[in-house]
Amino acid sequence: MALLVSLSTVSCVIVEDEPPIRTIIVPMNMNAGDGKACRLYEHANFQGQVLSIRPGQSIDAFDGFWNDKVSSIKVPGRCTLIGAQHFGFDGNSDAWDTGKYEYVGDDWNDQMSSATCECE
Ligand SMILES: [Ca+2]
Repeated sequence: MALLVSLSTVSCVIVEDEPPIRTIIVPMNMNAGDGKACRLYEHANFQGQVLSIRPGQSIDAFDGFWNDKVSSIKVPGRCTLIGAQHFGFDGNSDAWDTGKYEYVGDDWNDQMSSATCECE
């Protein structure tokens, strides 16, 4: 307390006109799967909105926008996309291995309602 009192008697002006320096630490190779995802597109040829499904992520029911919308797919290396026609992986299902599918085909266009991105 004595210290605080003595300090308060000292004329001291702290000018804070410089913003604090922000240090952004970007871990390298900390998350090997970072940025890797199965990507589902609203339209053919990877056009329109994009739905990213992380490795290991499973979407039991696409939301209102995505239900029956998917028309093209990108599946990253060592991953497989499992898609199904209805919620809860019911109905017809299929697997897309690593690759780029500019069109899922007439049977699957605007049909998918649940999906999972399985990776090694
Ligand atoms: Ca579509």
